[in-house]
Amino acid sequence: MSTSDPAQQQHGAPPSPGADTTWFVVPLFNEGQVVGEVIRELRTRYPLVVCVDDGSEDDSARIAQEAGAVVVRHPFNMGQGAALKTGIDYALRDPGMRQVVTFDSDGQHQVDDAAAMIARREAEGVDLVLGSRFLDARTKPGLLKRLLLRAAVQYTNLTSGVKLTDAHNGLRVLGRTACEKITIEQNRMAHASEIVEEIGRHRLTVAEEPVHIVYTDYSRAKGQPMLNSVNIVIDMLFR
Ligand SMILES: Nc1nc2c(ncn2[C@@H]2O[C@H](COP(=O)(O)OP(=O)(O)O)[C@@H](O)[C@H]2O)c(=O)[nH]1
Ligand SMILES: [Mg+2]
Repeated sequence: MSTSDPAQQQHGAPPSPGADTTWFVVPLFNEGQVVGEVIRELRTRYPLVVCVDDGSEDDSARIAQEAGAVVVRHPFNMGQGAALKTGIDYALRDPGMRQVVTFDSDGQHQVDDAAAMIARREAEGVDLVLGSRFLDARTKPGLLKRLLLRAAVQYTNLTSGVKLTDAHNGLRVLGRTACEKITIEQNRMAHASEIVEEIGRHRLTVAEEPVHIVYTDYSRAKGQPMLNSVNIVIDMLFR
């Protein structure tokens, strides 16, 4: 993106690294309350945003579109893994795409963290940069969630041979090669472990970056994070 971009001028933001070669892939499921603001903020610095709406029952898709994202819709809920696959396949159709950032639609991820990760991938020449909340002193998941996430990362480290501190972080930068090589077949939450296993299988190079995951009242109240974590374990054991 050049400095003549009107959105950037309006907000006076500095040019962001990789703004014209980076596609943000944003999984979207019933986040109508917050997704508009998330997309608008993102697009002041990164204009290329594809939201994959996965059969939301609210008006998430319309709101994301009005906020300026490209919206691809699944006809029914297929899960976050399937949504990331759809989004990455979409981004691969742009020959100028050099990296994809996977970025949640619920306001828990920071654009500054994504920008730092994009710059880092470029500087270090690695295939992927993965966010880790356990390297970040500000991020404080609840005790049970922390224990489950720790168990998930240990399991994933064992099965993949890739040594990470956080295997289930939705904020990732995947260079084009990683996008081409990594196959996501796990539709639901176990896709996160699957991505790490694919990194190991293809011997892709990785750096981990501390990222601040914001636990807001909205994010706490919204979902069933514990149920998600339990589902991760079930998915891993029975896939
Ligand atoms: N496309 C799609 N996105 C989903 C689905 N479930 C959750 N998401 C999105 O994935 C992101 C992370 O989900 P969330 O429930 O916040 O998980 P957590 O924060 O990792 O516990 C959010 O942006 C959700 O809107 C789904 O079934 N399909
Ligand atoms: Mg969340």
